Amino acid sequence: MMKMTFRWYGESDSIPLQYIKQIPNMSGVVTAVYDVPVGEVWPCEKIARLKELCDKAGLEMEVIESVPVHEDIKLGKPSRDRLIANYAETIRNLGKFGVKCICYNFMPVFDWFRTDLHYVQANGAVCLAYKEEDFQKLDKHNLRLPGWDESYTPEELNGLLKEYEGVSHEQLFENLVYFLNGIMPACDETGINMAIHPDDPPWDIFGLPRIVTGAESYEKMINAVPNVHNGFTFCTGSLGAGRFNDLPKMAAKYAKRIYFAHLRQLKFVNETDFYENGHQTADGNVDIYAIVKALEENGFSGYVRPDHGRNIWGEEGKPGYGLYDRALGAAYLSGLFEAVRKDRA
Ligand code: DNO
Repeated sequence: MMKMTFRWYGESDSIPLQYIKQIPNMSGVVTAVYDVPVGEVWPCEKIARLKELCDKAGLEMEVIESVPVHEDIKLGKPSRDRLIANYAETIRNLGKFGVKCICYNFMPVFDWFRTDLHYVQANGAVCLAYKEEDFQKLDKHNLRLPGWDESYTPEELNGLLKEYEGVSHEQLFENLVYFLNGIMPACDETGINMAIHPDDPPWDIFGLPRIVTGAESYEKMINAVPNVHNGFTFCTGSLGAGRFNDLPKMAAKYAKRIYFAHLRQLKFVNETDFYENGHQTADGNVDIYAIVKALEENGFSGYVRPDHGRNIWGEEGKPGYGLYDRALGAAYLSGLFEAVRKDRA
């Protein structure tokens, strides 16, 4: 059976754990240690502190999002062996505190990308949006998005962009496989599943290669690293931005390998532009119902979380991560899972 979870940004999150606990059917939080530089080992004390807070609130801490992957690993630099050993050590430390699943991504330089973090809908709800025309106007050498976990100074950014010149899709993929092979022993020891987050949006941006974009990438990854601990975060908002992806079909095919599902809605306003909407199937182009059904009918037993919500009812939450709309999303998703499960019984 699936477990419903909720993303919580640690002690600096404006949403108290108690409020999260009050959402119906909530089993636990998805969180991370945010104050250890990328590439260094997460110390047990810091993990223990988070775990203690979750325990006190009656919430599980079985999913970590994310343990970020250092750029040197993605670039395949000589320092990667030390960094991969550190990552494996972090996995072992997390295993000591009951963590079962780690979400990560392998996007070069940038994490998810939207052109507008404060898109106002006709009904006053505020959400994230993507407009191709605005994207084309951006200066990649001078970018900062407040929604990311990590941001760079312009100097760091430009240095990195330079290093990626000439890194092909194939090379990046090989570096991903090298990384996975390096950490699989730690996963075997601890039982932790790695769940790669797709690239968002699922195509190359700013001339950087992106390699986790749809069904083909899933197939390629499983073939390259068959270990069961190598799995996926099925993010419908990311994969769904690529209109070439058939999400219910992917959900059905990879249900057992999907360890974590980020379920959210996108509403396209034309071929390329979209905004994020409430979770309901009727509110956009992602057939949330069909996806839940496909997962449930094909043996999915991972973690689910509502993803980016709108800011509604006057809430001024972190873009995409307010309380109210995500809570509505969680309740809707729990209802869908229950209905589909009971229909099948
Ligand atoms: C955005 C999130 C991503 C995600 C990472 C996973 O809201 O879905 O930032 O956490 O890409 O590594």
